[in-house]
Amino acid sequence: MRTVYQHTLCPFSRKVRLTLHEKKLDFTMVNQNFWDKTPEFLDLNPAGQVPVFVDLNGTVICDSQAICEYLEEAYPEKNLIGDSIVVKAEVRRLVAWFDLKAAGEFTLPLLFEKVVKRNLKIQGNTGPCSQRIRQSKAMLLKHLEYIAWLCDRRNWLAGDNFSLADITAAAHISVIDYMGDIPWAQHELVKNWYVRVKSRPSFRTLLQDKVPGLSPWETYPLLDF
Ligand SMILES: N[C@@H](CCC(=O)N[C@@H](CS)C(=O)NCC(=O)O)C(=O)O
Repeated sequence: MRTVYQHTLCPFSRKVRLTLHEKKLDFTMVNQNFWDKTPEFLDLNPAGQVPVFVDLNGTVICDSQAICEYLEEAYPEKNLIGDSIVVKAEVRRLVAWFDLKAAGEFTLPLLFEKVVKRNLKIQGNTGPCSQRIRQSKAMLLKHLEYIAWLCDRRNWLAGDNFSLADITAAAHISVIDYMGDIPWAQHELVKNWYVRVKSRPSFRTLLQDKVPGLSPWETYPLLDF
């Protein structure tokens, strides 16, 4: 069986899970607390990061984008990166934007402050930093504005078709939505896009996710919110 080593609220792991579901590929998941670098996990990925994907033949791929590009080539029946070089370039630009900018500016800081810090037993861990949370939420608003700008001009984020750009953006947004930190009422265009993504069969299992010690926000599993 294909295996994904992942953490439930890691946006990069969610991106890989969604891609596998979109491609209708069966897989099992092994939960990996990425702040706990066990020797077994470091053997698999010396960089100590999730996600890691192991294919049927034992091939091990690390890094969400390397995994998604691999899946696109190994299982091309469902195209998620586009068929023209121009669309491919736009999909890859947006994927990089969300995985670098969104991750650095709001997803990873909020994940660290609200989830990782609960589990880290290091000296000087004084709990969530409210200033960092405030700053990250302010950056989140800028990204919501950019997603709205794209939604206003295109059918899906990178153009006419649903793509890895939508998967990647939704992976980041869904982590924050789990925490209840998206002000949906002020972002109607983004909400409409997210409802469309959330309604896809590929999203179904993510909506049932729960992490110990942090329950999902009440509207997280709902398609009508
Ligand atoms: N570029 C990597 C980033 C993966 C990543 O940063 N994963 C985080 C969890 S969301 C992690 O494992 N952090 C632990 C670490 O960096 O040591 C990818 O796309 O897979």
